[in-house]
Amino acid sequence: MTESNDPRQDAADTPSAAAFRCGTVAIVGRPNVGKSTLVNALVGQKISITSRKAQTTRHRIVGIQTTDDAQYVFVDTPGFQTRHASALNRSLNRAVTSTLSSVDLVLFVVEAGYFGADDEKVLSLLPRNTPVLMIANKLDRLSGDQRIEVMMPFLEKMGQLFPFREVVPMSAKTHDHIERLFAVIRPYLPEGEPMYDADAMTDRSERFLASEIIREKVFRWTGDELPYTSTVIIDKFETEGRLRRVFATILVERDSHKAMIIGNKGSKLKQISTEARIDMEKLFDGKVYLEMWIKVKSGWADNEAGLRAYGYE
Ligand SMILES: Nc1nc2c(ncn2[C@@H]2O[C@H](COP(=O)(O)OP(=O)(O)OP(=O)(O)O)[C@@H](O)[C@H]2O)c(=O)[nH]1
Ligand SMILES: [Mg+2]
Repeated sequence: MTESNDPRQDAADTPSAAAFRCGTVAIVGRPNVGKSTLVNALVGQKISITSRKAQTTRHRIVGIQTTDDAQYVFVDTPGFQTRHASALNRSLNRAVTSTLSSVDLVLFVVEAGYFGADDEKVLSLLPRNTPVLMIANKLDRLSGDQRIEVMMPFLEKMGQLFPFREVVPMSAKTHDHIERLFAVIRPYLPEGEPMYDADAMTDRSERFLASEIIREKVFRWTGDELPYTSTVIIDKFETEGRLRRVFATILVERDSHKAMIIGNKGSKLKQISTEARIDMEKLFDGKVYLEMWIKVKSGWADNEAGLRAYGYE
């Protein structure tokens, strides 16, 4: 990682290869294809929450990776919703379409070997005047034989559907081919100065990241019976040296949801709280004191004013 002062090396590089590049890369796709897992793999830190449930990401979040010769600014978006027309889903879809119009490159993520109606809907939104790469994610799910049998016809079919500049089969979860992906992306970034500090990982505050980490644990520790209508509010976030004190409220729609989160004698809430604290300590690199409450407030996900009050655009 040391800078070379050797003029011979500079002369050997072409001017465009040597120049620093910086650009934004949108990551889009239907819910659950692994967009946030991919952003985290690219950043090298877990800044965007993930879960096996669809509709985990609710806010546009930027993940940043800076190398010697480029700064990659990745924009993770919510999975595009086609099923329900709630105010929350309309807001999520707006986040996807507005991101697409303002980036240098788009990564369209699908699951390797699968292309369904929801993927098709997202494909129809892809811009024609911005380069698009296709990421065939979750390659680890296919056996060695399947990778050839399934992927050959799949890639051919996808190539006919859209003029993708390149196709990258990979696994965000196991980080397979992640280095190759950086090499593929770099030429699409314009030459220019970095937009963020070299050590920045995201555009979001620690306060926001804390609320997301708690929401992830609620998602993961409650079964499918808890609808997607819980959100997290940080009432107070204090920093004292390397210690953070976080006071949070989990907002749910019904008393029965509250009971689900609390669990038997508070066991589930305890798990949620412990895991959230551990993740925060890792990400913030310091001790965290976390206190959580649960409040019932019905109808917030169906009300535009309510959404704005809780940070959705
Ligand atoms: N086997 C396998 N699973 C993966 C891979 N990438 C992601 N997953 C899993 O797929 C699920 C969804 O991942 P997310 O990253 O949350 O997906 P997303 O596209 O961001 O989903 P939304 O935010 O809901 O749109 C999680 O359970 C991940 O662990 C992969 O490469 N291989
Ligand atoms: Mg996501």
